[in-house]
Amino acid sequence: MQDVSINGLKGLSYLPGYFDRAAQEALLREIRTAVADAPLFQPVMPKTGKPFSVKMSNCGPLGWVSDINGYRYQPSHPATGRPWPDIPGRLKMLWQEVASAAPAPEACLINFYETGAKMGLHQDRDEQTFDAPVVSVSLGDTATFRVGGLKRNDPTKSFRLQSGDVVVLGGEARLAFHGIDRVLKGTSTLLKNGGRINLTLRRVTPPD
Ligand code: MD6
Ligand code: FE
Repeated sequence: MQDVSINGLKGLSYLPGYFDRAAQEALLREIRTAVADAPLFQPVMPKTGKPFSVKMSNCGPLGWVSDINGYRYQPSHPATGRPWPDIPGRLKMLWQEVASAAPAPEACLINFYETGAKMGLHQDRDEQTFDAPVVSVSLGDTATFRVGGLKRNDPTKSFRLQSGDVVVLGGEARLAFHGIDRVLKGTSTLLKNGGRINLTLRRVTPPD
């Protein structure tokens, strides 16, 4: 576990190579099964309706969605109306290892990046509580991750996230701005058609 210092904020950890290749393959199969039940959808920005370059789905009791009306968590898939599939056991185990003080995760957002997709600088702040960290897993092609401070214009640092890497944004860094500048084509053989999957585990509601 590496603690990364950024703008004096404590709570950003980087765990390179957390999942070995066999675990990445097993996790990928579980995510494919989830996405077969809860298909990827193309979210759009509130108000403008501009599509994200990333496609999304979720697992867990709550899923994050973005449409013309805003960002929110909801218990069912926006197109099928079905509940989201369960969070894979190995992701619940990851949470136990890195976020054991927090109540169980309720949402796992699945982000799928095809070539050219990116994610602008943002804060994860649609949850009702920020006590629990956000835990992220990268699969597939390497991405350039940028993280800054609590203000959009604070200085940022970049580092590369490879397949199997885990990032934890907790403590003072829970609301740090972050984003994905680019995904580096051809850097992983995990996904046969290339691209990148990012999984983010979050607690949405206060503890029961
Ligand atoms: C991504 N990650 O890696 C986007 N959010 O594709 C995130 O937005 C993120 O990596 C909260 C905590 C960790 C993250
Ligand atoms: Fe985020």
